[in-house]
Amino acid sequence: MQASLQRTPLLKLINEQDPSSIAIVNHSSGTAFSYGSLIRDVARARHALLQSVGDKSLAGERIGFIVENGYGFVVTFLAILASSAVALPLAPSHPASELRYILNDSAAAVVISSATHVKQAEEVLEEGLDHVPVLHQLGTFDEQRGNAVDVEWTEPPSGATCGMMLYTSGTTARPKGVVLREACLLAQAHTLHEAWNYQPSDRLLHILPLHHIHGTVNALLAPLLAGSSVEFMIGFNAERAWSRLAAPFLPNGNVIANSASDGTNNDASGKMVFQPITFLTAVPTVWARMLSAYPSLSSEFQKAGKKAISVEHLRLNISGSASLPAPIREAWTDLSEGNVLLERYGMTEIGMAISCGLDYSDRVESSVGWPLPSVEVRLAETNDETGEETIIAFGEERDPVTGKERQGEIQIRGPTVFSEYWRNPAATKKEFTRDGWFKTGDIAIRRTVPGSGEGRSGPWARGPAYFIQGRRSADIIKSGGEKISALEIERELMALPNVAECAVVGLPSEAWGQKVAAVVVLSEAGKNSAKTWGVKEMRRDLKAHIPPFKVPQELEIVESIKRNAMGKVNKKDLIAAVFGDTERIRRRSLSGRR
Ligand code: MLC
Repeated sequence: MQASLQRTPLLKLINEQDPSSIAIVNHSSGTAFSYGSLIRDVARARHALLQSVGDKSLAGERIGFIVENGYGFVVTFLAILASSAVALPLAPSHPASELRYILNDSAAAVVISSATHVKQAEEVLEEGLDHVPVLHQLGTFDEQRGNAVDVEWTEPPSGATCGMMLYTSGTTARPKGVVLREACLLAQAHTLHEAWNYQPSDRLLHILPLHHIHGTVNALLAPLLAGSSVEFMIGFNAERAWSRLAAPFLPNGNVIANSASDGTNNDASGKMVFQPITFLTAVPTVWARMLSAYPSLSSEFQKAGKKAISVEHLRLNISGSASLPAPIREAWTDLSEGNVLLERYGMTEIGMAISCGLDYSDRVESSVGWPLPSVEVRLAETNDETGEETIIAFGEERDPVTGKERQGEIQIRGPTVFSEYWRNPAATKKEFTRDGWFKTGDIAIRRTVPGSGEGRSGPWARGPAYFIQGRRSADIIKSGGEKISALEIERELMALPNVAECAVVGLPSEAWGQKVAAVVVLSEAGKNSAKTWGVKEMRRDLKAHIPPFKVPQELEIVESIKRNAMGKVNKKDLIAAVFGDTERIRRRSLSGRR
C-alpha cells in the first residue's frame, strides 16, 4: 500500500527520530510502538480519513476525535495535522451536551472515534447539531501491521493552517475555542526543550487528560519532537502509578508478563520490560494523591517506589496548572530523598510561559520562575481609583512610598501565544492589549531571590523570579488543575427548575486546591417539591449537562443573595457570609474527601 504524508514542520521532526526507538507505549496492553511504525500508521490513518470524506481536501477544517489516551490518540492527532486540518480532541468523560456544544461551535467537519467510543460518538451526533459531521471510525493497528506501507512525502499546500483547537473556560458563560496553529505548537514545544532538556533516553509516564495543553504539549508533543518515549496510562490512579514506577526496581527484576505486538519493548521470552520512568508532569492534586497512597503500598513496593522517584532515576518531576501547596512540595522531597518538584506557569492560550529551572538553585519555593525562552512577560499594575495601567519596570518592583511589593497582571507576548478565539473576534480583542500582549488575568509579583536566577539553568533563567498571587476575577476557579468558569455553572444551575437565584464560588480545598460551591435560592417549585433537593440531587441534575469536575461539590441553600446596585454579587463577601473564614472552610474540607 502506498500512502502520502505532508511534510509539515512537525511531522518532519518526528520523522527525523530514530525509526527503531520507542515512541509510544500503551501501558494497559503492554504494547510498544516505534517511531517508524508511528509514521507509517499516521500515513495509513490519513489515507483512511481522506477516504471517509471522498478524498475532499480537509485543509483548515476542524476534526473532532474521541479516542482514549494511547497510541490511537497520537496517530489520529498527527493524521489530522498531516491532512492540513485542525485537531480538536474531545474528552470521553464529558456529557453528550457538552460535546455537542463544542462540535456546533467549531463546525467540525468530521468526528473520528475509536472502537471503544463509537457508541458515545453516535449518541453525540444523533440530535441537536446544527450540521452533521461525518463519523469515521479509527482502524485498529494490529490488523494493518501485516500490510507494508510505502510513505510518499509531499509538500503541504501553501498557506495551510493546520494545528489544534482546545476549549477553555474563562470569564464568559461558555467555553471558547483556542486556536493554536502548528507554528505556535512548535514554538511551545521548542521553548520547553530548551528549558527542560527532553532527551531520546527519557521515558515519560503520561497520566493526564488529553484535551488540555498540559497533557498534549508538555507531555506528548514536546517529548515526541525530542525522540523520547511516552508511556500512557488511561486515567490517573495513584496505586497503579506507583506500581508502574516501582516495576523496574522490584526484586524479581523488571519483567512482568505482558505481550507486545512489535517486540520493541519485550525481552527474549516475549515478556514486557518496564524501563525506569525519568519524567513525570502532573497537577498538585495528583502529587497529593501519590503521597497519600504511598503508606498503603506493600513494603516491597514502597522500597522500589522510593528508588523510582529518586533524583537518580526520575530526573524531572514537574507540578503545574495550579499552585503547589508547600506541604506537598516538602513531603515529595522527603519521600524521594531530595527530588524537588519543578513549578511552572502556563495557560491554554499561551502554552508554558514561566518556569523554574533544571538547576536546583532555580527551583524556588512558591515561585514559578523565569520567562521561558522566546516568551516575553510583563506585569501591568492597575490603579484602583483611575483604572489606569502602568507596566512595572525592572528595578521598580517596590512602591517607592509604601515600600510594598507591586502586583500586576501577567501579560505575555511571543510566538507561543495562540492566534485567536475561534470565530469570536470580540473575545479575542478583549483579551489582548492594543500593542499585542495577551492579558492572562493572573496577578503576580517579581522578586530577586538570592542564590537563584543567576543563569545556572540557562541564560533565560536570570534576574528576579515571578510569584503568582492570585487571579483577577473571582469567577475563575481552579479545581484539580481544571479551569472552571463560575458564570458557566451559574447558567447551568439557573436552567434547573428548582433554582430561582444562584452564585457559584471557589472555596479553598486541601484535596483540589479550590472546590466549586453553589449558593442557591430555591424557586417556588424547589420549595414546594415533596422531596428535598440537596447536594446529591443537584450533582445528579447537573451531570447530565456539564462534565463532572465542573459540578459543585458543595451546596448552601439560602433565603436571598445580596447584590449591589448593579445587580452584581461580591463573591468575597458572599463566601465570608455563607461559608465563614478560610480556616473554617479548610477544616471543613479536611473532614471529608471533598
Ligand atoms: C474529578 N472530579 C473533580 C475533578 N476531577 N472535581 C473537582 N475538580 C476536579 N478537577 C470529581 C469527579 O467527577 C468525581 O465526582 C469526584 O471528583 C472524584 O473523582 P475521582 O475519580 O477521584 O477524580 P479523578 O477522575 O481521579 O480526577 C482527579 C484528577 C483529574 C486530579 C486526576 O481532575 C485530573 O486529571 N486533573 C488534571 C487536569 C489537567 O490536566 N489540567 C491542565 C489544564 S491545562 P463523583 O460525583 O463522580 O464522585 C492548564 C494550563 C497549564 O491548566 O498551565 O497546565
